[in-house]
Amino acid sequence: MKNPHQDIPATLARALQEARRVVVFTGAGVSAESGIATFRDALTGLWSRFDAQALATPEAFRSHPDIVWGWYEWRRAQVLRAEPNAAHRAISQLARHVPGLTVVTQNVDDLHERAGSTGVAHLHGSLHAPRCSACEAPQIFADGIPSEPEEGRRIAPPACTRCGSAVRPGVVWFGESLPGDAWNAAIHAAEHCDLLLSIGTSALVYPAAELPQRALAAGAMVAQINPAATPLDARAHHNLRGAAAEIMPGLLASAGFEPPQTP
Ligand code: BJW
Ligand code: ZN
Repeated sequence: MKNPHQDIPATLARALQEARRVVVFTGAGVSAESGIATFRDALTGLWSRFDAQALATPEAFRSHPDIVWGWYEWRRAQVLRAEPNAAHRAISQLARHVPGLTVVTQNVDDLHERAGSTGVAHLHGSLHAPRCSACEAPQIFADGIPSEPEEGRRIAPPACTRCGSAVRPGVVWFGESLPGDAWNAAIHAAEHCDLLLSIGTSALVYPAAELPQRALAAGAMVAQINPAATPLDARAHHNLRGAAAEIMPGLLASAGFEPPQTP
């Protein structure tokens, strides 16, 4: 029988076992096995089918709010129908074993929270926290899954309950600053951790991609979990090639930690 953690290097297993402070830094790949598309994977990524400049910029929203809002409603509906996978559950479980675990995600879904993680720093905002494009007042979605917004459907954004301007998705578009609280918490955690796990991110989008570099500069061990190579490969101490939902439970087991609960 295959040993489930035979591919985990012993030095990494020991580092995880002994670490006091761990940062789990995630990207779209961690949600791939929940059926949520990544951005840059060649055949399946969102940017292979959609133009990022036409959808994920403030200019795009100003020019075509209905196209942009419709696209985000389509994606929000997918997330609401999705379930956390074994990688999200393993990350949540890890918090029970590590004295200080900080989850920092670039993802705009809520699958970490739905797997039980708390205090997650969302560097690129959330699909579930819209706000006014003018006065920034937070807005609340009606409960439930949006009514079948199929791909490509134009939907006029709702009006702000305070000032009547168009409501925008609560995500961070290209050229926009990251939310200050989340970014400051992420930098602090990266610069004070013993181990940073970079999971399912192409490590291409800045400033988020600085985090593993800051951890390395501060002397932490950095391990990457990704089926493909990234620019971080050359500097990371360990590159575990494979799907997060397969590797993460094995990584916990290699450190002697209980496996995540199956739902
Ligand atoms: C698996 C898997 C499995 C698959 N298991 N793994 C320095 C140099 C050059 C450019 C810049 C720079 N600094 C800033 C910039 C500009 C820009 C940027 O970085 N551009 C680069 C693309 C070149 N950055 C910005 O604009 C940022 N803002 C900023 O810098 O503000 C300062 C400023 C203010 C004012 C004026 C000027 C500057 C903001 C970036 C916001 C990014 N937003 C998006 C969209 C969010 C909303 C939405 O969801 O629509 O965030 S873009 C998109 O990329 C999304 C993601 O969070 C982000 C990162 O992607 P991620 O998660 O890494 O996904 P992928 O698809 O790239 O990778 C998935 C990985 O998973 C792959 O490696 C797979 O192999 C792997 N995988 N299956 C494990 N089962
Ligand atoms: Zn408003």
